[in-house]
Amino acid sequence: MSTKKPSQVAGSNALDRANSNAKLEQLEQWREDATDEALTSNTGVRVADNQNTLKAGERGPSLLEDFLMREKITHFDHERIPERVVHARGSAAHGYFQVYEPLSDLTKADFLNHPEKKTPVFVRFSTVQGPRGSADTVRDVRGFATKFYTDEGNFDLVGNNMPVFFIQDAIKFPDLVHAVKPEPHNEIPTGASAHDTFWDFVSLQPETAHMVQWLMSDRAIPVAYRMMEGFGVHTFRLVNAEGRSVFVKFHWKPVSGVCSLVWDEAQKLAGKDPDFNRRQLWEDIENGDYPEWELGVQVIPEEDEHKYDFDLLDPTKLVPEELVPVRPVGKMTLNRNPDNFFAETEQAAFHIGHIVPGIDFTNDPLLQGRLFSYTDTQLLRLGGPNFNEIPINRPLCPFHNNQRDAPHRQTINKGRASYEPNSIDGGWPKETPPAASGGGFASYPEPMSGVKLRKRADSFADHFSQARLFWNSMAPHEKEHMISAYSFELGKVERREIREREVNEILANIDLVLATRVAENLGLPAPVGTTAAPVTAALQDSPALSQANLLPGNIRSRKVAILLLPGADAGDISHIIDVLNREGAMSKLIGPSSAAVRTSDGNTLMPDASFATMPSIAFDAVFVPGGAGVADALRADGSGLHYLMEAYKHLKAIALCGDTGALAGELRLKPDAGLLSAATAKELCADFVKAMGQHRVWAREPLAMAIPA
Ligand code: HDE
Repeated sequence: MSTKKPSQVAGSNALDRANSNAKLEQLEQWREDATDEALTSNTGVRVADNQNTLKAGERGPSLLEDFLMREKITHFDHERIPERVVHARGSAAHGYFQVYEPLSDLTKADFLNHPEKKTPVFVRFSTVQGPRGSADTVRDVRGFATKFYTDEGNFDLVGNNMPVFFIQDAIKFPDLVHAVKPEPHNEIPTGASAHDTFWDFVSLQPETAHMVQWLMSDRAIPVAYRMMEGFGVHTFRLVNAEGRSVFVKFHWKPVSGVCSLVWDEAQKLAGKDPDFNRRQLWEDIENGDYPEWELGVQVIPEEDEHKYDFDLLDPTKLVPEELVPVRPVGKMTLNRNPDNFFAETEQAAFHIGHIVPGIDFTNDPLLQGRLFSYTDTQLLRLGGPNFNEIPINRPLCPFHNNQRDAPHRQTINKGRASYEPNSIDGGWPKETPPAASGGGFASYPEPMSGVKLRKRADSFADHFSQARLFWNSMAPHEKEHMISAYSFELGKVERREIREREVNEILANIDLVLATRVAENLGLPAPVGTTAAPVTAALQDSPALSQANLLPGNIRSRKVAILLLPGADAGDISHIIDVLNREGAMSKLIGPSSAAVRTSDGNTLMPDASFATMPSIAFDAVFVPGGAGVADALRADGSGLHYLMEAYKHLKAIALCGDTGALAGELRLKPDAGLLSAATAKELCADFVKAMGQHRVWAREPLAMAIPA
C-alpha cells in the first residue's frame, strides 16, 4: 500500500499560505554558480588542459581519442534550438504578483483570492516579426507573456501590447505570419511589415483593419516595456466557487504610463542600440527601479453576452473601457533578472492552455486554435514532450501523473504502476474532485449545440466600426503619426495596386480624411467614398485608447543626459542630479569623449559615456549646465550641437543653463514648454521636470519636422 497522503496530491497544497516566498527559492536548486569550482567534463572528470587538443607530437595530427575535445565540440555543435516561429526576439524578467483583495465573487483561483500571497511570475516581452537577433525598436506588435507559478499550477497569460488581433480564425494564422515575415525569395525585410506581402494580405483581408490601426499607431514603437499596456486579447471566463461564470478581459496597466518613441528615433535606435528595450528592462531591474503593472479585469455578466454591437468572441474587437470599466485587482512587480538567457528566457514555454481552476476559455475561434499551437510548437523547439520539466517551466507546486519517458526525461519516477486506475501503488496519483478550493480543474459546463460547419458568424462581419473608434479617439498628433506610418509603410510597397486597394477598400472605410491624406502622400487619386456597408456603432470615441491620456504623472525611471563639457558649472550639475534622484529619474554624465572633464570648481568628473556611445536617442531629456566656456565648447563640436538638435527633433525636454541659452537661437530652435533656458539649474528645474512629465513636447512637432538631424 502507498504511504502517500492527500497533501501530496497535485494541487492540494493550495491552502499553504506561508510558503509562497519560499517557492521562489525552489528555482535555486537548478542554478549553477561555478565560482571556486574545478573545470570538469560533463561526467565530472577534472580537466587538466583546456587549451590544447590531444596530438601525436607537438606538430602532429589530432587524435580521435580526445574525448574531452570531442565532448566540448559536440555540445557546441548542438547549442542552438529552433527559434520561436513568431515572437523570436524577446527578453524576460522574474517577479511576483499580489492580488489586492479576494476576488471570491468572481473566481475561485487561489492566487486571486489571497492578498497575503506573492505568486512568482516570469514575464517575457517580445517583438513578433523579426528573428532572435533583430532590433527591439521596430514597428511591430509586442508580446507580453506572463507565467504565474501558482499553488494550483501554472497559469500563462500570453498576451500582447494591443487589445485586438489581425484575424478572427486560427486557420488564417499561418497566412498572416507568412505574409508579414521576410519575403521568401530574398528574406527581406527583417523586423518590418513595410513590404508587399504584408500589405497585400491585409488589404485583401478587411478583418485586419482594426489591428493594423494599432500597428500604425505609436503603440507599435513603445519607449520601454515598462511603458506598455498588456492585454489578454480574447474574452476568457472566470468561475467562482459556486460555479457561477462571468466573461472577463484581462489588462495590464503600467504604473509608468504608456509612452512611445517617435518614428525617426525608433529607426535610429534600431541601428545604434538594437537592444534598447532589452537593455532598459535589465538596467532598471539591476538599479532597483522595478517595473510594475496593475492587473485589471473588465467583467461582463453572462446575461450581457449579446448586449454589445460587437461579438465578445471576436478577437478583432475590444470592449471599450467607457462601456465596461477596468477594475484594478492586483499588482505585478518585476524585480529580478534571469541568470541565464538561454536556460530561462529562450527555454520558457508559454501556453494559453496552462490554466488553473477558476479561469476558463471561451469559444473565440482564435483562442481555440491557440490551444493547439503552443504545445505543438514546443515539441519541436524544446525537443519533445518533457519541456515542462525544464526548470523555468516546472510548476512550483507538486505535479504527479503517469506520463513517462521521452527524450530528456528528468524525473526518476518510483513505483511500478504508471497507469490509472491501479491497485499496485495504492491507486496513486489520484484524481481530485472539483471543489471550492484545492479541487481539480473542471471545465465550465457551457451548454453546446450546433451544426457542423465552416462558417464565420454574422456577428463577426463588421470590420470597420472599431477601427474608426480607434482613429476617432486619437489626439491630433497621434493621428499625424498614423498618417505618416501608413504613408511610410505603403510607400515601401512596390505594387501600386496594393497601395490603391489599402487606401480605397480599407482606409476609406475607416475615415476619409485618413485615406485622403495617405493617398496624397502616395501620389494616388483621393478616394471617392466608402465601399463597405455603413454600420452605426454606439460609441464614437474612447478616450482610454489615446496615449495622450495615459501619462504616469511623474518622471520615475526617465533617463536624462547631463552634458559634461570643460568648465561646466558644478552647482548646476549637483542641483539637477539631486532633483532627478528625488524624482526617481536616472541621469548620466555625457562628455565629448570618455576622458575626464574639469568643472567650474576645479574638480574633475568622469563622464559615464560619450556623445558617440550614448547619443541623445538613448535619453528622454538633455540638460546642459552653464559655466564659462561651455557654450563655446559646444559651438566648436558638431556632435555636441547635433546632440541638442536631435533631442529637439525628437521633441524632448532640453534645459540650457547660463550662456548656453544662446545656442537655441543660433540653432534656430524655438523656445517652448520643453526648450528651457535660465541662468541656473535652480531656476528651470521645476519646468524641466514638468516638461519631462509630459513625455514629449507634441506642440513642437510641426517645427521639428524641419530639423535635418
Ligand atoms: Fe501566439 N504563438 N499565436 N499569439 N504568441 C506563439 O508559441 C499562435 C496570438 C503570443 O514569449 C508561438 O512558443 C497561433 C495572439 C505571444 O514565448 C506559436 C495564433 C496573441 C507569444 C503561436 C496566435 C499571441 C506567442 C511561437 C492564432 C495575443 C510569445 C512560439 C490562432 C493574445 C510567447 C511559441 C513567448 C508565441 C501561435 C495568436 C501572443 C507558434 C496559432 C492572438 C506573446 O505557438
